[in-house]
Amino acid sequence: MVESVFPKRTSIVRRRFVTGAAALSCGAAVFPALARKATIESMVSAELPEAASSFLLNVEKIPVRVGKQHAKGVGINGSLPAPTLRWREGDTVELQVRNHLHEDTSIHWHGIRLPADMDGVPGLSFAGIPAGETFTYRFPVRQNGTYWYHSHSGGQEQAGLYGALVIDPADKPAYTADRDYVVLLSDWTNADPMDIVSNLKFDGDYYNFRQRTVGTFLHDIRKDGLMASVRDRLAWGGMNMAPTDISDVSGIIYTYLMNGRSPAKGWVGLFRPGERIRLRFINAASMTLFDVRIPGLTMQVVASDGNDVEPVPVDEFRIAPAETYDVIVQPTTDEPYTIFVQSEDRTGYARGTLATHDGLLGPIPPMDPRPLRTMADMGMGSMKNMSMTGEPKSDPMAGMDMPSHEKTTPDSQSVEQDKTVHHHAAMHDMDMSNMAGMDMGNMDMPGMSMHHSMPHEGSSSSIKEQRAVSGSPAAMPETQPAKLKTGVEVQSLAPQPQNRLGEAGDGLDGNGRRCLRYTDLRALKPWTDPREPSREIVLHLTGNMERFIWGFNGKKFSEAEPIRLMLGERVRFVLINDTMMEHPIHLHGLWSELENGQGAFQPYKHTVNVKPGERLSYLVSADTPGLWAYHCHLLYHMDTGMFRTVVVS
Ligand SMILES: [Cu+2]
Repeated sequence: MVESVFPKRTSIVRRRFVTGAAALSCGAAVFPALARKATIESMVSAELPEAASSFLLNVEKIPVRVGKQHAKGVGINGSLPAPTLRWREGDTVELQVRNHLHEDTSIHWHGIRLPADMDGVPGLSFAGIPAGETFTYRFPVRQNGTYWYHSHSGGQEQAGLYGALVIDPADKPAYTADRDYVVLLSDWTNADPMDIVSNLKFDGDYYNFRQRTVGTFLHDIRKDGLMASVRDRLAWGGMNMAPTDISDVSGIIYTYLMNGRSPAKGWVGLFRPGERIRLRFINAASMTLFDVRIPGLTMQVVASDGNDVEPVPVDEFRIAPAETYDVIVQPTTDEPYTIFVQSEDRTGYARGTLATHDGLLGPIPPMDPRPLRTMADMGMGSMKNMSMTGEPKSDPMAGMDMPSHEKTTPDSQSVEQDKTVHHHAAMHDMDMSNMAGMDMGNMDMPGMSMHHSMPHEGSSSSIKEQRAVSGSPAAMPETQPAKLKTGVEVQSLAPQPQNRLGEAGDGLDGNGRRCLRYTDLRALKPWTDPREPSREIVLHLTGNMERFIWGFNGKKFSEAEPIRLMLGERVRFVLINDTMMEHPIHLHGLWSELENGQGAFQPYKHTVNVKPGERLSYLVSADTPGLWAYHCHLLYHMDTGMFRTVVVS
């Protein structure tokens, strides 16, 4: 394996190291499809196309040039990323997908609620599209908003087979804007996705150079003959040898793209001062969480995963792979504004500019310090939020200056009101689900008794309220992870998983900006299924970083039974993240109603990002029969086991 791996890696590292600092200022990374269009045209290319109901999509190999490197990607109709599709709610769409590759392909319509056989997951909802053949997707469009589509076959998603999907509402849109742009974010690599998996299996920190010692780093460089570039690389990356566990795959091999454009130039969206601009952010990256901000502008978050929410003014938000957020901005001056999108691990960024005319580029701010994982990320509770006696503070954000988050008050009030109930509920919950898997050795925390170690800190959402209400035997968890123990597939268990919905995420909280939190998301319309859930399905997100094995409840997909739901039933999924990484969990075909404390106005999502050491829950109405995929949307986590089948029958 090493033999086959290292030659490839040499070229990867060479490209990145050679272009590292330079590419950011002068290298070109233009995809042919976009390059064919002149500059001004490429600027309008992220504007929405005409809505249509019939499409012919040719999946094909596409030459790609990033810097001086030529590579092959997978795109559609000569375009990589694949073209933006615009549909109308109420239409029946028909999409003929013709496979010009020498391997199977597939298109999954991400977040779209449709018959299971149209969902596009090979081996689950259909057979896949063999080389040379055409498959016709046909289904009614019953929703509106910002979504996307991508391949569910092998590494094709990493290789470029993803595109934006915008659906016009049947009624008047909740929010109007003068301009409407898609901002599709992705992570490009010239490496073969299958090689990335084997490299990660070989060494979980393979792409995490900043975790290596100076010695091994230099050894690698010497081996690769890249001494000349070491200094540049060190300067650019601000080499820091402290341990870090942020991303599995990093800017070492990724170039971060905005609408297919590298940071060298970035994408440009035109505007006139005073206009309202809607930006539809889609994270189509395979492995990268992004932090998005536009220095000088406040963003009003108006939709999440395609669903309208009450406007939330923010300076910054984190977007996990597969999530979408719509924001509205209104620049009043004619200066250029940079859309600055850092990877969570701060090893690179994508960027674009909102400008009044072609050729204007906004300034690039310095990258923020890279986040460091904390006790909370290890599921050890949050020390900063615990008093000496171990009593929880009611509001995890207390003491932080977050002027725009008016909803902090109602949240913390509800915690106060329900404190007794919470405590009881938390203990009940611990008894039922967490005790079995707890490593008591980890509980040796001075000043904290077992009693105070319950996962109640910051539990401002309705989880506990709901559980108190539904705490009858009938509502006992049914899918319990039977005695989870640490081992090969479970490197660690979170002794104190906690509600972290009121946190923006590692590296964001306390950075001086108003950062979006899940608790801020409040749907414009109340939920359509007010029933209480009849049972809970508890899933631990587990893994072993060293071996790059990921799973639910300590099991890989290949070892696990499907999750069975009865058609029409309403259930609560409880997710407990025992790992030190975020996992954006995506349920196909059904909505996930995030229990974020907004009651009947909880937001509908298709992808829920679970922070390290976090426990969260969402409700699911099993209203569409069939086999549905359920998985982490980090491509290589899904690939190595964090995947389940959900059967609705
Ligand atoms: Cu994951």
